[in-house]
Amino acid sequence: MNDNVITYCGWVGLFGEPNSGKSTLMNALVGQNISIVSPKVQTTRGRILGVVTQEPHQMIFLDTPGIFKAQRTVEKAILDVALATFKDVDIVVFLIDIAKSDLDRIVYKLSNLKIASPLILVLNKIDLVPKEILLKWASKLSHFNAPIFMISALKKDGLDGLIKHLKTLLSPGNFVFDKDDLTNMPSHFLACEMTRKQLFFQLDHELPYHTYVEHEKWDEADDLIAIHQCIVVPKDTHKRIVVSKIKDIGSKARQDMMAFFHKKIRLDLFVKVEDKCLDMLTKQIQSS
Ligand SMILES: Nc1nc2c(ncn2[C@@H]2O[C@H](COP(=O)(O)OP(=O)(O)O)[C@@H](O)[C@H]2O)c(=O)[nH]1
Ligand SMILES: [Mg+2]
Repeated sequence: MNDNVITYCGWVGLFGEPNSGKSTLMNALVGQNISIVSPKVQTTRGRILGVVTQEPHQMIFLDTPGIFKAQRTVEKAILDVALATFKDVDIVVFLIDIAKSDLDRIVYKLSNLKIASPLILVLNKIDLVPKEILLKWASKLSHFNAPIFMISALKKDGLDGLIKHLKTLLSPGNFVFDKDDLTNMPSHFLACEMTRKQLFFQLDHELPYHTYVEHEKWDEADDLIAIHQCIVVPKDTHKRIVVSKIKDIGSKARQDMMAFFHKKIRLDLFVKVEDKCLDMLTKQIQSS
């Protein structure tokens, strides 16, 4: 870019309850499926970075795990990631699933969050509710003195207005990322996330929450990437369940990888039992 042009840059945190649509919004804004989305809660574990550059503006989004009442150690680690991110961002975007959330609970949560940065409230999933409900939410949240945007992240409706407003809040400063960068997450991490997404879609109940995906090998040739990954589970019984679904998990993850990396993919998945699986998972989340 021309050296004389003033550029604007800022860090934007996406917060909200699990399933409010944070990862869907992040992917819609960035234009790539960087953060995994599933109908199950707590799909997002660490914080995921996505960059939107529309010169002279650069917005760096941090998608966080949802804010919820943590009961187990792993959940506490996930929650800590979300709460720690508050301190690292210039703008706080708080998403609300207006189709499912309880209005009083959201008001209570927002009143208790200690936020120093400018706050933006985003009512998401407007494709699912009638206008009267939207207006009820907007009026109940008006005392927070924060701008309120009504969007559908899934249908990409209302995103332009949100971006336009975010740009007005950015400070003059150099771009942190190259203007073509969409993320700084390493390719092998994103590939593991694509496999993990399939665990959420293909496995029932609690099992996806107790597993993680480990990167093992990445061989890249001209038009082919050969990837080895290991799905780590805490018990033998879990291994049997995962192995029975491994074909579907692998073929769906492979499709996502081909679409993302624009190359042919050979994906070899292994399943390993590790009785310290939950401790390892907690550590992995803490270091994200
Ligand atoms: N109908 C509808 N569904 C949405 C919208 N945004 C997200 N979802 C769905 O809500 C679920 C949770 O989304 P996700 O982005 O993973 O939520 P997160 O936990 O806040 O990151 C997924 O099934 C999404 O497809 C929306 O605007 N409309
Ligand atoms: Mg998410």
